[in-house]
Amino acid sequence: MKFFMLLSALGLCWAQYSPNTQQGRTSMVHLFEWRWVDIAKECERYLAPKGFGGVQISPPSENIVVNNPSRPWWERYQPISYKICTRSGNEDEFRDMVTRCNNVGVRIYVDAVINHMCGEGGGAGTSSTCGSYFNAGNREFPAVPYSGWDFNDGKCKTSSGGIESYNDAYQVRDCRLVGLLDLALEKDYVRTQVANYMNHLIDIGVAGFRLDASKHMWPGDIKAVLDKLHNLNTKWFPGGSRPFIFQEVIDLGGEAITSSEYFGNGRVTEFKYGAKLGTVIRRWNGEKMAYLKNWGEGWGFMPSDRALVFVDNHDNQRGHGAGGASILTFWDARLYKMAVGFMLAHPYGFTRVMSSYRWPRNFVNGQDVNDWIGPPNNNGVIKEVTINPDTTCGNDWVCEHRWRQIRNMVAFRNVVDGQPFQNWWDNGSNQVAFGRGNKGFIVFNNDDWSLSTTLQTGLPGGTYCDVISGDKINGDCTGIKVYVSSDGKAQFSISNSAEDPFIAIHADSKL
Ligand code: QV4
Ligand code: CA
Repeated sequence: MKFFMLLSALGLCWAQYSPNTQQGRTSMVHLFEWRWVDIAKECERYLAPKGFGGVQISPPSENIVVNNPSRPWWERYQPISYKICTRSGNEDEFRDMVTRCNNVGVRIYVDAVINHMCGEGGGAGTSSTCGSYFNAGNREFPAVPYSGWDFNDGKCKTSSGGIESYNDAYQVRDCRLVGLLDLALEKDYVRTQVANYMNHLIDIGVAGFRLDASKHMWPGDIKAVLDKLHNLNTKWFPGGSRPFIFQEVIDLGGEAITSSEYFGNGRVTEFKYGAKLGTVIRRWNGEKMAYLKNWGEGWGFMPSDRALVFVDNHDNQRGHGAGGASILTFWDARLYKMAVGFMLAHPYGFTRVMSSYRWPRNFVNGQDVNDWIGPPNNNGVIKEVTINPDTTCGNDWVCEHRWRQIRNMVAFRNVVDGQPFQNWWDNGSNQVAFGRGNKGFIVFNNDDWSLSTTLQTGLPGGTYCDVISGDKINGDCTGIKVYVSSDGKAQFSISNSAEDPFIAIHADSKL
């Protein structure tokens, strides 16, 4: 009996680190600014068949409507109430999405904005996505309801009321982040409102949460909210399942607050990952891919089982947040595919793939003055994600997750799940290769000269389809074929001018 109680206690402690994905599914995709109706269809027509584990969605809670500039994407990070009512859809559409995605084994993770409400300069009225009244100046949000007592105005010690220094943990947590009205999460009343919102979503069937701006909340306050959360809906999840938690903490070092303070609550975003990988693949600062041999904790990253990793996110792909110029995005497609390929092949962390929309970038003195532009829309109404005959997306949706190289590496990660990192090879420069047990092998040539060499793959002998240059279809390869001999060795040739200078093979791509 005691033993079982210990086990279930451990189960409770550990559960928030598990993404609650279906067996054999190992990645999520962030469908940034998509409508719920399009996500429901995407789960059924693409994500489930291709082996995606889940979707991070944009914040579903009612937000302020910003007209100057015109409907920026970032208005969704300024809540007005916890009604499920945004440009992505209403509660009925949200429920339909969660049901249909869960029914095909794809999980939904909600971006929860619980540190703050709208900006202090948000004014008063009903300029909100569901028409709920608010008065930012008076701190009134009657649709929750919150009033002046529920904000940190009295607690913050800076003269401006905003965060002035990231070297002071009290300011970072008790003062306003870019003017956003900071909630008093030390109050049980506020914790209860937030938990009610999250429980509403859990009961509908979501599998977990991205906790926005977690650095700006005290870890103990977050814990108090998490302790109030329900178990996941048993229609789709085993009894006792806890919501997956990943906290957005940007820790590149050198600040008062560190990621490790948040490990007790769940996973944490590892921002060093994309910043460093971008630097390596761009070959900046003398970095080379050969140095990736000890990628992961060896590079000073957090423990793998606490990390949520990504090459780029919705902020740093447009110069917001952190990471800087090294971050790779779809705009640098060739290098980006290599970076995402490396991430998905490597065992470190739980992986998130970005899926974006195109916007007209306009650099003025090195700054994109169009970094605010919202999703493709008609007079503010988000456009449908249309699908072209060649399976790419229309209407300016980029759909990186549908790029063959990325989609096939999501499948690669599923196939090699749990297999050890081994058979590393490098040329001392930017040609590297590694395997995952006897299930998968990947080779990169990011040098300015060709690669031609024989490598130990660790795979059983046979003919394999490279899943970067093509697919295995009807018992044949549409791209390059790799011949692995009975001793596991194979000859690889990759020109430095190849469209995609990397090759990946795995157990399911064997003919
Ligand atoms: C402006 C002025 C302020 C002034 C304020 C007065 O700049 O100096 O105090 O008015 O009201 C938008 C505007 C910003 C404006 C603010 C309030 O860009 O100029 O302040 O609204 O009206 C996104 C955007 C922000 C945006 C915010 C709210 O990135 O630009 O601010 O949404 O709409 C840090 C944090 C990290 C954060 C990252 C961006 O540690 O947590 O910055 N990342 C998350 C999200 C991000 C989001 C927020 C947090 C806030 O990923 O998308 O910010 O929810 O590193
Ligand atoms: Ca705060």
